[in-house]
Amino acid sequence: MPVDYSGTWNMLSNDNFEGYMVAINIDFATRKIAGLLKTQKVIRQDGDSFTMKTLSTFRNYSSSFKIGVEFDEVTQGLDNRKCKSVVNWVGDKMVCVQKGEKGNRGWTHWIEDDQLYLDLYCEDQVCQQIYERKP
Ligand code: YOG
Repeated sequence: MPVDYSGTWNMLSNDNFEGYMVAINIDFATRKIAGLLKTQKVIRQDGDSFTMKTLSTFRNYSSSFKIGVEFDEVTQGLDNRKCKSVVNWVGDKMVCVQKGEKGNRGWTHWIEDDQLYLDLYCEDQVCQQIYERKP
């Protein structure tokens, strides 16, 4: 039985976000703003169906998917690319592959000590974010 990711999570740390943003070609000015943000993840998990909202004072991003079912993702408000994305369980980790113009793109979520981890990767860059449950 997979873990439950549902909840509201507040960002604690954001390592190499800059490298990830450069890899997906975010311009300098936008990176300077985005680098200051403390984002919040709001996750709704209903069996193998998910909605993940990434919220900030600057922009929001939302995606909905079912485990194992490929979906068309447009990274609207981020780098605005089209991807064929699919999320799978690898044990209790959620592993997303975002197939598109950018190589080796995707993300992995897992929970450790009641903290939510996210590795965002693109090409040779990995950004690691850690979230705590909203008190
Ligand atoms: O999340 O795939 O949790 O959908 C990555 C931001 C900054 C906009 C967001 C707004 C990449 C300007 C998570 C930040 C930086 C900079 C809040 C994407 C891009 C542009 C939206 C993601 C998954 C996994 C769920």
